[in-house]
Amino acid sequence: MPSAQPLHLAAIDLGATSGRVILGTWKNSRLSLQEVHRFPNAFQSIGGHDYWNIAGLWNEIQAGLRAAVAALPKGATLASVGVDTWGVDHVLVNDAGRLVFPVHAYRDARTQPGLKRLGDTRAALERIYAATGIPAVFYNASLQLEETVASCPAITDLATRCLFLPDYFNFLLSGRMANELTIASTTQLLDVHSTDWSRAALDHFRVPAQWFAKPVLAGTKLGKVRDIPALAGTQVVAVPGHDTACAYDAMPASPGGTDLFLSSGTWSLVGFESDQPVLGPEALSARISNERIGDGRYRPLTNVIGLWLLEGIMKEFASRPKSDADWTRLIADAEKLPAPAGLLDVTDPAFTNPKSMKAAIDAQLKKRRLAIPRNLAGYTRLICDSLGQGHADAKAAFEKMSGRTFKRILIVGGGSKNRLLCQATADASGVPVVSFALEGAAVGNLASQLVALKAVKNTAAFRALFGPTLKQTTYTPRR
Ligand code: LFR
Repeated sequence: MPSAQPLHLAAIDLGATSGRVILGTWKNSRLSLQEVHRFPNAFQSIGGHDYWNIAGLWNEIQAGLRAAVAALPKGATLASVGVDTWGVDHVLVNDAGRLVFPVHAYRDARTQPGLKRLGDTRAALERIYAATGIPAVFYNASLQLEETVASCPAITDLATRCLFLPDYFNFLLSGRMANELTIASTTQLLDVHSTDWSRAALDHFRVPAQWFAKPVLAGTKLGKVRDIPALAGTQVVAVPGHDTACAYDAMPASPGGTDLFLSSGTWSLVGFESDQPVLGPEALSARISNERIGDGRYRPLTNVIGLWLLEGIMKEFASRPKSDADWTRLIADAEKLPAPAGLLDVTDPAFTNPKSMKAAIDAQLKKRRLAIPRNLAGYTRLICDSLGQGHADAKAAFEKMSGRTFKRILIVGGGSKNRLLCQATADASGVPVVSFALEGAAVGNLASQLVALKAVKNTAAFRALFGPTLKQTTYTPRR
């Protein structure tokens, strides 16, 4: 439905290492984007545990929304706002919405004993996988909540609701508590065959079922923004609350299902869209997560450690890039180096949350008698080539299990701007990699709002309109 009147929307997109607020303007069936606010994010440690600064994030969200309003043309208003964040993390609140437990960050080591227990009990793990479609991963909300209840039994009296981070910010914005489906699907507590919670999983992890409401589908209008006068009248839309679900929605995929998706940021999320989940022992061994799309369908994916490796290494080199020009130089230097003799095993749990990423990488290289890179360019090359191989391995596993053949890999997110990573992925996987140099999550967030406001019919219609307007770069495999 082309409309002459522009529609202005705000996407709040929070990642574990940075957040942003993007103002989207929809006019004559075209979406233009303006980043109005960007800020770093990091968890903080105290007493051996890792926590998010939730009040700080809320301040940044409000600052970003004010910046979005300030960037509007004179007399224009913000029609709607949506929030997406990384998965699994949550707040426990009472009926009044007050926090009753500190908000842990998913890399906190507190889930390690539970992870080991689950991993060691094959029958239990198979049962949980059959029920939820989610493998045992250290960050699962299931393991986090299990640990919370075990370490602080009184919490079952204090808390009345569990809201995942997008749910909580939606509540702060609109006053309505709701659990949204895509973020619920990251928890290992949702029933893989329905759109409701899995009683078997909740019971297994001893998580109170009354903490959750039946998840709403993306596109649900939650109410108008309260308490921020500049946004009076702005609708809060429950977009796909999981950033990866948003990023996948933004992919200008060919309708035939022959594109593999890669959302590349702190994590590399490699997967595809499907009407059915991918289950069974082979899928469990390949650690396939059957997370959900906003409309309730599936996005089987595997989580490769991603640019967390590079972000970690950067902290240890004073020569790290500080500008776009520095980045270009670093990538060019890394490209000129000879291919590393051996690649990192990117599945090594030592990379999850090391004190020093360099020490963790060096230790693995030493153990495998591989040369240690001499400088930052060397590490950058090693990491990008290793991630490229990780992406290719995920593609091979998916093809084997789904019977599909993927002809291209579409890449969005921070890593889509990294030439070395895109080329390494093409070389290792043997198919072209198409990069859209796009903040995919923010775009998917905006797309869901456009559908909720009935400016666009559905995600497929959005992709058909938006895809052709994008600049794309194709990386052809060199071997
Ligand atoms: C990416 C992401 C991944 C999820 C990880 C932890 O930002 O949402 O999809 O597995 O963060 O929640």
